[in-house]
Amino acid sequence: MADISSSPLKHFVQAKKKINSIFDQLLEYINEGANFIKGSHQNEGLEKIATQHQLAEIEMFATKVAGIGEVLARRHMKVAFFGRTSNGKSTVINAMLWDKVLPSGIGHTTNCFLSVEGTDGDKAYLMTEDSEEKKNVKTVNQLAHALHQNEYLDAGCLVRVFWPKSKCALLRDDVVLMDSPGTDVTTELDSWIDKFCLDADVFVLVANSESTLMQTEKQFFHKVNERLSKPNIFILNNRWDASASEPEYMDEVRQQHTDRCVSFLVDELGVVDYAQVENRIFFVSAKEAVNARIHKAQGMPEGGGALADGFQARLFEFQNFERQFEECISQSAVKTKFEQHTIRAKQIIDTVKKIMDSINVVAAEKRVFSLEEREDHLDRLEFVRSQLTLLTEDCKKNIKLVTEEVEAKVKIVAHSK
Ligand SMILES: Nc1nc2c(ncn2[C@@H]2O[C@H](COP(=O)(O)OP(=O)(O)O)[C@@H](O)[C@H]2O)c(=O)[nH]1
Ligand SMILES: [Mg+2]
Repeated sequence: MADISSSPLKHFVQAKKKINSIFDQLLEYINEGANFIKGSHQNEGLEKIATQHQLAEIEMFATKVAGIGEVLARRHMKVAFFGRTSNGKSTVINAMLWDKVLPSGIGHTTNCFLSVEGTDGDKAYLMTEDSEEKKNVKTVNQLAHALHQNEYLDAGCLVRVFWPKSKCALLRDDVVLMDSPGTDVTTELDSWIDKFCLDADVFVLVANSESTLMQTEKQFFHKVNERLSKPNIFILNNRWDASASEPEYMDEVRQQHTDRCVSFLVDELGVVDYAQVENRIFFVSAKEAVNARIHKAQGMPEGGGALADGFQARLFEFQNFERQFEECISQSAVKTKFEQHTIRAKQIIDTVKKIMDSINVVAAEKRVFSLEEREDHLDRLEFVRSQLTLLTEDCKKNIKLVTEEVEAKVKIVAHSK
């Protein structure tokens, strides 16, 4: 339980473990039922207890439960990042991963989607949709290079980056992060949503605090909102370090951005209410955060020397965002990824129970019938036995009579001599 308070993500991880073990037990139970029926089919006396149809039905449920179990084992929490090119999406992901995993900056705009997920091995690799090959990537530069070499990669295709779980806590806890091309580079928002977003648990809009929310960014989330009911959306006003150069306007700018974000999330999209919206809007500097974390990992001071004003506050706000994000994604994922399957499993188990119940009823009837039959047989046996006794006595009597008769006759013969 202590783990849960340390990271809300554990809520999902533990729920997944639990639901997997429940599905294992279910499968065992159903297989036991199927084996029982098979056994009864091999025993002539029990032939009519369970039908072939019932066996087929139970075996089908076993296949279904095994299938759901496999799907559940592959379930993870997914967060998708959107926003205009250069707002800092890739940098935010790197900051959350505490490492420069994805290429960022000028020249590193890709028109494909990049997902980052954990691998148990200690080597990073990537996979494209068109092949099964695991391409090794040792460094970010190599990754960037691989992406550029593949310029023929279709716009809107997916490249999956597998990064060692040992290097990153988020990946260990089953989170998949999805980087997107800028919302400004496509007209195909609809197909993006269908392909990449329907199973996302959380969306992060990475906005640029140096400008206002763009129409294309808003448009995208309107479309997401049409397809999903109440998507979880966070807004990161990134590049907030820029505000340090104009401290006199900082509060005013922050208020202005906040008002616009609140009105977008609450009034326009209706995805959160006023009470919760403050946990969805953050002012951060992903660049500072990733640098600080890399320095820390190398045992150097966080700021690496020159720190802009407000650095600590921005870093703190980044951590705060992560906390809220973890809480939200794990709650949402447990619900969306497991609830339907739990309901389905319950239906299956109810049906299997009904089948086993009806077999039980037939078996009980058969038992009563057999007991009565046994009683009949015993009665008959008793009757035959008593008949046999009577018969034996009769025989004995007859033998005695005959013996006496013979004796008498022998005596008469003897006397007459
Ligand atoms: N000053 C500043 N620059 C940032 C920040 N975040 C990202 N950048 C820079 O902005 C550029 C674009 O970032 P990138 O992550 O590639 O943006 P993307 O196109 O949205 O993925 C890079 O040169 C980053 O170093 C930030 O918070 N502050
Ligand atoms: Mg990028």
